[in-house]
Amino acid sequence: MKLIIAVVSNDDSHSLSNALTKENFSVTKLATTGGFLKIGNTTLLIGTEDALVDKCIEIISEESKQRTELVPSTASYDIGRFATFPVEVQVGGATIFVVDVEKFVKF
Ligand code: 2BA
Repeated sequence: MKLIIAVVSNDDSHSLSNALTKENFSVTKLATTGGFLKIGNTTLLIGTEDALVDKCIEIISEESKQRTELVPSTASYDIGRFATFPVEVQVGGATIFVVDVEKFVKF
């Protein structure tokens, strides 16, 4: 048995956990914070059989693809006015660890 630890964007976590649950994976969602950016992300714990690890990673990659999005940003001009304009930011993606599970017990 393996434990898959997947750090994903908060924006993708809902659809991703739905997609995993639909395929009968058991999922635990943790609210986490990235050490570098210090902003919230989501860590999913998924315990599964060795044979299903690749399928699980495929679902994670489908539901949390890296993409660019336009978000509003504010700039100030020298005459003291402010205006918003869209900037492209990278969102999504996943960081995945797969670890061996020595023992799995459920009561
Ligand atoms: P990613 O490498 O895609 O990492 C996204 C989040 O995944 C990280 O959030 C962290 O929560 C987790 N993560 C990634 N690698 C990990 C590892 N080896 N062990 C444990 N958790 C891990 P943040 O730490 O906030 O990082 C956000 C993004 O900032 C990273 O995206 C990377 O592009 C950049 N970054 C992270 N550390 C950096 C550093 N020391 N120098 C430059 N850029 C860094």
